Amino acid sequence: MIRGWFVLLACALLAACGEAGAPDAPSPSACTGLADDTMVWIPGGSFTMGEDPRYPEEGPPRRVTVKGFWMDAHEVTNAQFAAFVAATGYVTVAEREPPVLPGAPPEMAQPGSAVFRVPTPDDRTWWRWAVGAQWRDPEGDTAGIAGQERAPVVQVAYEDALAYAKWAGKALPDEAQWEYAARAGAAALPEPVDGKGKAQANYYQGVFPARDLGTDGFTGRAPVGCFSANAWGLHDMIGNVWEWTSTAQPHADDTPMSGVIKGGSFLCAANYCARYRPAARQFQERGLGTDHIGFRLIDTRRPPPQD
Ligand SMILES: [Ca+2]
Repeated sequence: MIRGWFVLLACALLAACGEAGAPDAPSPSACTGLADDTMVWIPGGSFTMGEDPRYPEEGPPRRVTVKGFWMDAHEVTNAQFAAFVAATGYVTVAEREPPVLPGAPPEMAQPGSAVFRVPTPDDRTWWRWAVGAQWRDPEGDTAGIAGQERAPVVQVAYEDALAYAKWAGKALPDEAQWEYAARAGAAALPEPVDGKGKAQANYYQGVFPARDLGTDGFTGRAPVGCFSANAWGLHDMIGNVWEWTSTAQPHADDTPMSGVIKGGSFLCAANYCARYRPAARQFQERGLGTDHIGFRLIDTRRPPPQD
């Protein structure tokens, strides 16, 4: 347990591929994001999960069959999460008093969460514990989320996502469902660009971690739906923010249970963490959110479309 909090910070910091360029400039994009909260039907089928693994944890490739299900067309937004909190009074993990950890830095005794920062010559760490960081203030700098109603909610731990899902009457996808939906029947590309080299997702351009050039229009989180949907109508499956799945990643020792997150984020760069592919996966301590992990939900009980 004591070790857990140090491990979890390291997990968020190392595992979440979050070692990359930060939002260091206002977004030049005028995109305001999708206003509707639709779900799209994902037809069942078979696919090769972990196909063409670039990192060892993605393989080995194996054939998997997935039943049809409905999936959120975009990541859960700040506006959606705010509605949940208003209706239930839910308090997220980042807002609660953290466990007492002998020997931990004093700031970790206060509610907060992990926030990325651009390393400097004097401080090479890429992540810090930001007192007060939570979904209403993802960077813990009191900037808040005003005007970001359609941006994906972040600083949500796994149990926060589960609580939202229960309220919404939906569920988190497991890793196979998520990966199948992200592929939409297509082969994975080595980088999320079209045939002309134009970015098709919010990820990191430039040499990480020196500077995110933001040539895709964003140097931080983007409002949902600012990039084209995949063939099944899903936006931002790649990039923007990592997404929680229900798939667990047990550890052999006593470190806390991790969950599998998918899709990469705005912090994933070609020169460092090319995990902006459907097969890519990371292990994330379930008790800790960060400013680049969100989620979307599925509905397996709703009947398929009748057309
Ligand atoms: Ca970007």
